[in-house]
Amino acid sequence: MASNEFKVGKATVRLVMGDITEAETDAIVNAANSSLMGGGGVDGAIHRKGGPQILEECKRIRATEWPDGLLTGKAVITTGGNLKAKYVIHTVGPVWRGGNRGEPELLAQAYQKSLRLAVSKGLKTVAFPSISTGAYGYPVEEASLVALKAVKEFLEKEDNLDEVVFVLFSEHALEVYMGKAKDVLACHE
Ligand code: AR6
Repeated sequence: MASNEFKVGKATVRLVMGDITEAETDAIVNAANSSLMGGGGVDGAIHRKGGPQILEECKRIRATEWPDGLLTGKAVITTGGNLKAKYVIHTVGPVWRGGNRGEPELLAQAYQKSLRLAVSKGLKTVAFPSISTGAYGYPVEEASLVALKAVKEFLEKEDNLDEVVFVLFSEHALEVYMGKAKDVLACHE
């Protein structure tokens, strides 16, 4: 097993540096905002590369399921449009307000609801960006710990997924995630 891979239950968790819009997993997760109408960062990149079909489906979701916007910690799924991934799972991470406003719980929920949705669609592989650590200001040291623990907890209970990939956008983010993954995900027997 490569040094950037960790076995959790039946699944592999892999950490790589890259652009998530290039991921070849069944689904990629979008760090969206509650409007679901696009934005900067990962969200902007996904809509640009995936094309207008994604926004059309987001508009339908807003008009039906989430008229007031998608709540923080929830997730919805659309086509991947022109992306290699067949689906995009849109979730909304918390805005960092110092850490005592339920941010860790909401961030964990964003990861777990996304994975739950993937499983409910029969998907096997999912890629995540580092949710909330860009425009939403969540410190990567803290967000990485929450993200890895949330994924681990999910995979320990659920054996229908093959692979979860964290696609980190900088060497620094990859280093931080790798450091935490060695503590959180590695076997200590
Ligand atoms: N691939 C992988 N990671 C990326 C990419 C990419 N192509 N682009 C940026 N990142 P952000 P948030 C990293 O701001 O903090 C948007 O405007 C980035 O370096 O995308 O959850 C939405 O519409 C950072 O580490 O998401 C919302 O309004 C991480 O992805 C708001 O930003 C997340 O940064 C959401 O903020």
